Amino acid sequence: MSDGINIGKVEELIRKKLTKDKALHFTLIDPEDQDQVRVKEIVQQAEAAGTDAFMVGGSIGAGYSDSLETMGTIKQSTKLPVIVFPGNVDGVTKLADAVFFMSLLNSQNTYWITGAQAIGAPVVRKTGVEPIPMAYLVIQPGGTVSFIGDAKPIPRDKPEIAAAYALAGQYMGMRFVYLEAGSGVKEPVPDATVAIVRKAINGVIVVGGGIRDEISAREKVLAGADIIVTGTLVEENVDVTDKLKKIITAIKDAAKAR
Ligand code: 1GP
Repeated sequence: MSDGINIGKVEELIRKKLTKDKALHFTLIDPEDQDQVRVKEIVQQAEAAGTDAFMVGGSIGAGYSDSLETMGTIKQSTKLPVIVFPGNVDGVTKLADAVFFMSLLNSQNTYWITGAQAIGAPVVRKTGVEPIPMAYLVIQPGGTVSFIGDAKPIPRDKPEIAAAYALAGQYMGMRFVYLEAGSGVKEPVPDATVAIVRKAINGVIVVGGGIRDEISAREKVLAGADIIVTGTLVEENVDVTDKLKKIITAIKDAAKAR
């Protein structure tokens, strides 16, 4: 059983893929927003476009039963890993392959830094889902998660604050850092923020929030992102294969050009 100290199967797979492709794309599905027919379509379209994994979670309304149902649909449709992106403790289900075991380091509320983690840790152990230790940092504007998570969002013109938090996370044993601008926001994490965090830490850098085209995806990868997450983009009830293909091609090409 993976214990958070030793690297588990999903993280190993991510690291192997990173060695080969240099940068990856994860598709985020918010269980609150989707009916299962659409979830299946998203999985098929994203996999056809070349996505590397699925994340399931959201800040509001992503409760246990919806998460379980959504993960069930994803597992039926693909062999790609399903990773919990927990909005709270009830996002964890035994159908997941891994959970981003995150601490919202720049929250002002201890619940989101260590409280939910203490409540969730025995659940993670019991379900056997692989925990991947992650520092979660909310950058302005921050969106819903900033409000719900009582964050003090990192100012866009103070990237060094993000670097300091990311380094603190690394020193606390977190192997991943997630730079979050907030789902559906107009401005993704600034390139300068990604770049300074890249310089500060050796860990895996995940960037998400407001990335909806190949231009911003490319910029983030060139700045040093390892994994780009898109969520809102796939929620529209249309075929997103081509749009995702463009983004994923840009990610892989930019990574090779670094
Ligand atoms: C949200 O970073 C993720 O937590 C994805 O954001 O929905 O804007 O793609 P989007």
